[in-house]
Amino acid sequence: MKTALITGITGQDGSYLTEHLLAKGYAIHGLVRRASMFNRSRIDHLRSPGDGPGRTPGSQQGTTVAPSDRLVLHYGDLADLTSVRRLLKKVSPNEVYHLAGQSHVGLSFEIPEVTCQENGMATLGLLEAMRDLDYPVRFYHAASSEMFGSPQATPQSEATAFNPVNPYGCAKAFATQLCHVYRNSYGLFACSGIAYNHESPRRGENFVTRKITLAAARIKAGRQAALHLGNLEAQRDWGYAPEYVTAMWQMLQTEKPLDCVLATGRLCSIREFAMAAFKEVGLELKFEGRGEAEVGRRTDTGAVVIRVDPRYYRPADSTHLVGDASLARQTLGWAPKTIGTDVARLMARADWATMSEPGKSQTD
Ligand code: G4F
Repeated sequence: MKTALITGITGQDGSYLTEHLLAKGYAIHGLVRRASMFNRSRIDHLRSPGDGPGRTPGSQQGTTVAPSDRLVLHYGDLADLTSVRRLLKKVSPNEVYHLAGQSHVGLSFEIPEVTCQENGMATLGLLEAMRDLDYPVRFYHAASSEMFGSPQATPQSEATAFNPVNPYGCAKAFATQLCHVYRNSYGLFACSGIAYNHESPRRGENFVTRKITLAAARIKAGRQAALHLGNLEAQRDWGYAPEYVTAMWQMLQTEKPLDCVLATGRLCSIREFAMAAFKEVGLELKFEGRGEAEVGRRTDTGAVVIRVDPRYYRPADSTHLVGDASLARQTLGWAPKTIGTDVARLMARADWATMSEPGKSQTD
């Protein structure tokens, strides 16, 4: 039985990756930070009944994986490397998936130091800890399209130069370069998945996709009046998170370590995403110019009005981030199937199903 250690196991990707690895027969150890509130709703359905407190009732949508005693959570913190080193020694993982870190790009302008600590320096600490292991370990680092920022080529591939435009992208570029150094200098099997936006019904509510699909369901249910969004013209290369975690695992099964762009190759604007999501729940959208519309008001035709709110503008927004995933296709046989507005429809359906199902929590 293979053993994996996952940092960031309670997040969207961590939860899908855990399902994927449990189905493949792995023993999984997850690193969790202590907090006053339990934040494990995305993985509670995978934990065996005896595995401690903090369980959230309800089950995750779309999962067929049963609870397992092959999943064990450990308290630790990437800011406390002694705890991480101790855990590595204790569980001796064959594979380490490093998904933890401050993942909100807009927020990285507000808390740049924490962002760089968590995404940059913590990765360096993990690399150092793995360098000292006396057996070979395979390491996946969650890199990001944000490293390309204002890209020097479109679409971007593994050969495109990094040109980040925010602290988050800088930290990811730093960590990715360090993975190269540890691979080339110490022979560590370190891979960076250069993932473009990948979404799901488990996405956090402060990312634009989930903010939109939750609003569509809530407005439809009469539980929300307003939706404020930032830059509607921004475009993203959106895929579906469960498909991306498959590629993460595949990257650690190759003969030689490699970096791979994980992307759909298609752009979709926030406006298009919102229109598809609202249409899926039977609502028509009307966009009005900045400041002109009354938020959430239904027009004479019954359409919902979206208001552009400058509070959600970023000091700089990445542009033309669209990936060329040819290498992933050739080496892993990986190809995303759920793309752009497909993702919007799937997420809106899931949020509406949750909203209209009595007794079901919205975080289930
Ligand atoms: O949903 P977002 O916050 O995602 P963003 O910034 O693209 O970052 C995500 O994808 C990256 C690539 O995989 C990851 F590295 C990163 O960790 C994260 O998962 O924003 C998407 C776009 C931006 O252009 C933003 O300006 O949506 C625009 N936007 C417009 N209105 C908004 C809003 N973003 C947010 N969060 N909230 C808004 O109201």
